[in-house]
Amino acid sequence: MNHTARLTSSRALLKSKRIEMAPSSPRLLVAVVAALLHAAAAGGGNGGPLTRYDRVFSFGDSLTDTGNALHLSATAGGPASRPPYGETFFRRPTGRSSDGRLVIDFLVEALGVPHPTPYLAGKTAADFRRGVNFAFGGATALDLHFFESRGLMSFVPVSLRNQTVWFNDVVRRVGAEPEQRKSMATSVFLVGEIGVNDYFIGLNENRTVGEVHTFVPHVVSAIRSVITDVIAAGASTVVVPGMIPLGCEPQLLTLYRGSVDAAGYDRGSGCIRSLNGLAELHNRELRRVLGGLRRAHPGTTIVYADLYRAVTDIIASPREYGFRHSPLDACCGGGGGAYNYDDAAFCGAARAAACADPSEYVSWDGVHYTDAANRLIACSVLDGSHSHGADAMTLSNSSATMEDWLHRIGCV
Ligand SMILES: *[C@@H]1O[C@H](CO)[C@@H](O)[C@H](O)[C@H]1NC(C)=O
Ligand SMILES: *[C@@H]1O[C@H](CO)[C@@H](O)[C@H](O)[C@H]1NC(C)=O
Ligand SMILES: CC(=O)N[C@H]1CO[C@H](CO)[C@@H](O)[C@@H]1O
Repeated sequence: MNHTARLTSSRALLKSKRIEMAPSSPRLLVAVVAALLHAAAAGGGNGGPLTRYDRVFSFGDSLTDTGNALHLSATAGGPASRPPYGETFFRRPTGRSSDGRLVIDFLVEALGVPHPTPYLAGKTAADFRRGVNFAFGGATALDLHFFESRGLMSFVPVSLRNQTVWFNDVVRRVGAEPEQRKSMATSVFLVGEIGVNDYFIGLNENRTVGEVHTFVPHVVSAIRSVITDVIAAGASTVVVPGMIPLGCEPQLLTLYRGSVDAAGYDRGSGCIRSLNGLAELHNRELRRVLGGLRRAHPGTTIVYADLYRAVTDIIASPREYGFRHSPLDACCGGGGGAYNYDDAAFCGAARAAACADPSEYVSWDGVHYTDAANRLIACSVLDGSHSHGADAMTLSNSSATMEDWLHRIGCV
């Protein structure tokens, strides 16, 4: 069976399964898995690509933070430290901004590698040997001075530069240089999603979308620096998720309510066109930069993970994927009305409550996705049709391994 056919049928299966048995399907992982297969194959096939990767290092914001923000006093009491965060899967708040797992959790489940230690929770070299997550809720790609110079303030004192400092600290603890490089070469690096907070900081202070457009090259350049730093440290596989569809976020839809006219909304999805345009601009610039990096580093697999398409596909036909409620409504919050979102009654606050069944919603709290959506996002990039450049090529390398990994997280 050729690959496209196989993956297309997996995807059809996935959709129908999800309709019958609600919370049982996954889909962002595909590009990730493809990258791994590619690198495994490139590595000379020393048998069992499943064991080819030993660990994951990740950078990002609350879409990827699995506990770092709990460890800084400024952010420790944030929403994700309180119920009902975590209710669906971990059964307690873990610092993850979801009712359950994040995309990175599905990734490590699929690969069979350990859950990476949140950097600020680790103390010893042994804590870090299993992989490290540097992602921090509220983090920006850019440094504080970028915002200050524009009369803006960031939410938290953590940017990609801090995460790079943390990464260098971990690398130093791995051992001597040959050992460091060997360890990096058998690791998967997930760089992003990052940038949503940079844009939100501007939008939330009434800056025009046009002004926020001018942030894009700076944000993408900060992402590029992390990628070149990890490659310099020996990384051979880097997965770079793009920007999510900002115009479909309940929080932003609520912020812009009343200030966007009918023509400003996409007629089919109800998302705000100018904000999705901002996300698309980010993604175009990011893909352009990744193309340059691939040419400059031909020995490194650099995969673009298309979160934008993964999420807009779900929003275009939510029922096909098992989401019974409007995909533009938050499950948890105290907003009521359109989008069920209110800044003053954010999920986790006393006046907020979660919906009865988060698996029927795409958005958990108006900003972050549900466990059900994260699984689907993870799987969707796998079918290759949204992938760019190196991805499609890698899909044809080991369909058997791919199927194994897809099975592990319930994509097929
Ligand atoms: C991040 O880096 C900035 C600039 O060096 C520093 O002021 C800030 O304290 C760092 N944040 C953390 C949490 O270490
Ligand atoms: C943004 O503009 C709205 C409407 O003009 C106003 O109510 C709000 O206070 C402004 N917010 C900021 C942070 O300037
Ligand atoms: C059989 C097959 O498609 N092999 C491909 C595996 O991946 C490498 C690198 O991307 C390709 O060059 C091979 O053609």
